[in-house]
Parts: sequence; C-alpha cells; structure tokens
Amino acid sequence: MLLLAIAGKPNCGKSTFFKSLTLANVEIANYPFTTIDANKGIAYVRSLCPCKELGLENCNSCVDGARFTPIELLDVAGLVPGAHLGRGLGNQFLDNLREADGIIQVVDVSGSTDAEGNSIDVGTRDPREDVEFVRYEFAMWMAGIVDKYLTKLVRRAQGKETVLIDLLAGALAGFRINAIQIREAVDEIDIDLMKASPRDIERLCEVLFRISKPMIIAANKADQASDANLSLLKKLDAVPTIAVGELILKSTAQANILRYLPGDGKFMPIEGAKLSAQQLKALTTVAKSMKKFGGTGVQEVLNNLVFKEIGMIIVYPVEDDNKCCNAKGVVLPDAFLMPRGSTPKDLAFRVHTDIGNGFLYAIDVRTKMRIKDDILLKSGDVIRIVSAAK
Ligand SMILES: Nc1nc2c(ncn2[C@@H]2O[C@H](COP(=O)(O)OP(=O)(O)OP(=O)(O)O)[C@@H](O)[C@H]2O)c(=O)[nH]1
Ligand SMILES: [Mg+2]
Repeated sequence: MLLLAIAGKPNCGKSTFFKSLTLANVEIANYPFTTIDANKGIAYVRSLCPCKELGLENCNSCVDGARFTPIELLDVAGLVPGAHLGRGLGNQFLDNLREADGIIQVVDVSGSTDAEGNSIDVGTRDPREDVEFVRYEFAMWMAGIVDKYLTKLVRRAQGKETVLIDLLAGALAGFRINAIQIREAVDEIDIDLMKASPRDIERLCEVLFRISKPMIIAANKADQASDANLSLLKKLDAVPTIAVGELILKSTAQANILRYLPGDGKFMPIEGAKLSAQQLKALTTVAKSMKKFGGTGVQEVLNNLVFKEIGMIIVYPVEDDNKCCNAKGVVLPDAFLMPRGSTPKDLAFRVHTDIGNGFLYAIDVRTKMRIKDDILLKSGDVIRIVSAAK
C-alpha cells in the first residue's frame, strides 16, 4: 500500500491533519512535541467511481459515486532546524520519513508559531521560512549516511560507475531510492560519483530527495491566516487547509449529525439531528471558512499528492465484463492505485501472482476490445484480465 508521511515543524497541526483523515485516536495540543512516537493510520483518496458512467445501479463500493481507496499515512514528531544534527527529535523523526512514497508538509500559514513551534501572536512569523527546511534537513541527514558508505562502495566498484550506482542503490533501498533515480541525480548535478566531495554528496542527496519524495504543502490554519500570508504560500503551490474544520466535520458526520463526504465543498445537517450550542457554533465557523476556500482543503491535499505529484492512477479490475463484477456479483469490487506507466500485465500481477504468471490478455470493459500488453493503463480504466490461472 502507498505510504505517505506528514511532516513539518512542531505545533503546526500535523496530528490534527492526520486525525481528520484517519479518525485515529491521537493527541492534539497547542504546544510543541505533543507527538513523539509516530502514528500510523489508514486514510482514503477520493475518486469518481465509474459506476454511474457505466450505468451500474447496484454499486455498493462507493458512496453516491465517490470512491474511497485506502493508503497508509504516518504522523511524525515535529522537525526543527538542525534536526539532522540531532536537534529536537531530529534523527528519529527523519528516520520515520525514509520509507514514505510522498510527503505532506504542513505549514502554519497563520504565522502563529515560531521555528520551534512555540505560540506567538497570529501573523508574526513569515510562513515561507518554514517551507525549505524540511527538504534541507532530510537531505543533510541522508548525506551523512551516504558519506559514511561511499568510500567503501567506491573501493568495491573497482572504477566502474555503474557498479557504484548499483551498490549505492542497495545501500539506499531503505529510502525507497533505486539506481535509475541515482543515475538521474548524478547526471543532473554533473558530478563524478567516484570522486564525490562532501558538498557533491549533499547536492546529490538534495536532488535524490526531490526525485524520490514528491511533496505537497498544506497551508494549514488557513482560517486564521491573513490574505497576504495565504498568497505567499499559494505562490509555492500550497493548498490552504483547515485541518481542525475537517476534523469537526468528520466527527459530526460519523455521529450522524450531518452529511459530509471528505472533499465536499459543503455539508448538510441531517434532518431531525440535534446539535448542541457548541456544535452549532463550531460548524458555523467551519462553514464560513469553507465558503472562503471552497472546502477544508484536506482531501484536496491528499488527492493532489497521490494523483498529481506521485502520479498514481486508479484502475478497476473485474471478472465479468458485462456486469462489471467479481465472481460473487460484487460490482466494481476493487480499486487499485498503480504507478503511471502500468500495463494490463502489471495489473494482473497486482490482482494475484498466479493471475500474472498465467496472463493471456486484457479486455477494456468500455470498448469490449482486447488491449495489447504494451498499452499503458489510464486512470479510471475498468479491465477484465483473462488468465490461464483460475
Ligand atoms: N485555527 C486552527 N488551528 C489548528 C488547525 N489545525 C490544528 N490547529 C491547532 O494547532 C495546535 C497544534 O495541533 P497539533 O495537531 O497537535 O500539531 P502538531 O503539528 O501535531 O504538533 P506536534 O505534535 O507538537 O509537533 C492545536 O491547538 C490545534 O487545535 C487549523 O486548521 N486551524
Ligand atoms: Mg503531533
């Protein structure tokens, strides 16, 4: 399953963001280092279920046409400048990010927390100062590790750069970094890896981090931010978010008080449901912010990271290409997130190794045509795999 991590300085709203996506029971408080041990949970990306377009009326795999597909999410301790040298909870935090396929960087756009996460007056801190340091800290920490290995690997490579790249990829497998990415990074900064200086290694790691850890910025606490601060972060492609609002909506929707699907631009109270004065006040505030921003932004951040930055597609395998169901009659039973560039055979292997090994051909349910294995799958494809395996 895809693994995403939430990173940022202390007290910017990471755990609130995490809880609003997972409803996991985690601690939230207005001071730095509330979170120490990482929290792991399941969140869902939202996509349009193809059932309506295909005229399938008996689809129980979506909610009113919105399909929610699971991914794993990590909430980690806050990061402070100098973390790679062990400041704050430095190394532990950075190690938590190693295996992530992508990172949501939460930034306090309201400017109400200093570099260490201590509360200050709203608007006091320039949120741009909290953007670059996550990349920098991770890259410097990784550079320390590469530096430690490289001399030994250079000796083992016996003058062959391709061998060295393979050896380095082996050493960096825990970072989910492969030889192709290392090649790309070496070419981009144009260094001789066999004779890399400490500064070369740092530059290499900066590029490797950018290539291997797609990132999106959540400009959080947008409800308290000035328009000037919001536009500063929007220039960096940040999405304004109100994690606290999303959490209120999710919790009240779960208690059957209102109808809200994550990612909706508005919510509707359920007829007859009783709201306490406190709930009414909180929801009125959330509604006001949602009107300004078109929603809470939280689902948008997750979706943009998965579909745009990481470039995943979503594919629906079925066993019956007329009814679009599996052997038990469940309509569109599975939705698989797959990397862009996946083929029907990749999908067959994703369904089951035996199905992949016995792969014969695939049928596009919309056209009822066989598709060749060198055709790349598209997001939203509904595919029947025909395999020699049962
Ligand atoms: N106004 C506003 N406050 C928020 C929002 N999201 C979180 N907060 C508040 O920010 C404070 C910190 O929230 P946490 O989620 O604990 O922050 P964190 O980044 O996990 O903090 P550490 O674990 O200490 O690093 C809490 O008081 C939250 O209620 C938001 O969207 N708007
Ligand atoms: Mg936290």
